[in-house]
Amino acid sequence: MEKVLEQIIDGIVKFDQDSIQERVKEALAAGINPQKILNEGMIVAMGKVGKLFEEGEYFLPEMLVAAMTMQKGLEVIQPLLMKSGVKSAGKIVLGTVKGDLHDVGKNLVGMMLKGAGFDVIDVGVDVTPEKFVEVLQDNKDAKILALSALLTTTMPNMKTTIDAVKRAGLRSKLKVMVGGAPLNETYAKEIGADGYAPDASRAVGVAKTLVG
Ligand code: B1M
Repeated sequence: MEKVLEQIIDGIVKFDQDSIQERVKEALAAGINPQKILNEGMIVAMGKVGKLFEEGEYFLPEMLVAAMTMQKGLEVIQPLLMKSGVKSAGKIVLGTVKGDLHDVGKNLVGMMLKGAGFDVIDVGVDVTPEKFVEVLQDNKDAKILALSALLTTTMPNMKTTIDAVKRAGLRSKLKVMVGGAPLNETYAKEIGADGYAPDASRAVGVAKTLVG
């Protein structure tokens, strides 16, 4: 692996917020494409952080600062990942479900969708089903509801949200797509979602298919 990618991984795992942007710029200057910096650098680093957490080496504050370091690095490649969208491909309401505070993946998904020309309304994290319904009622032209969850304990809140959207009479006009590390296609089908994407770049393809 390229040395600079190793430095990016190391920088995130060791929370080097001061030099992460410099390292990412170096990687770009070395001709490494932004998608590779993301997938083989930053996301690998977050995997390592998760493992250190499981092993009891890292605690919540460490996970948080690692996420902040990654976000700083992302700022550098964000404009390159977001290919200029020409016209709106449709409106998407996006959020992380109730009880869940993880937003790095959701932000990446939002960034890629915007780059593909979608008009993204990001409702944030820990979003209750009621809040999603309220935002959808204010945005009746939304074509997709996009839900993210990173915890096995919050995955069921995706179904609760879909059920609330149904009860509010909004489901028939909407497609629902879901994603997040603990999910898979089978689970997505079980809870009545129309689409599932394992990562941010594939989320764009799924969204395009869903809007037809
Ligand atoms: Co948390 N955390 N965390 N954490 N955290 C995980 C998810 C965990 C796997 C760590 C571990 O134990 N190995 C574990 C979950 C275990 C499980 O349920 N299976 C865990 C835990 C347990 C917890 C707490 C419960 C810890 C505690 O309190 N004891 C707690 C819960 C808080 C809460 O949410 N209520 C907690 C807290 C936190 C922090 C707040 C400290 C921080 C989040 C900060 C933030 O997001 N601003 C944090 C972090 C940083 C992590 C890890 C280390 C990294 C997450 C991340 O940013 N990944 C994570 C371990 C890991 O993921 N390896 C972990 C990088 C990101 C780019 O990937 O988010 O997977 P990801 O997104 C991907 C795909 O999943 C997909 O595309 C993205 C980009 O390709 N995707 C979608 C995501 N959403 C999508 C939506 C789509 C489509 C694709 O369509 C709509």
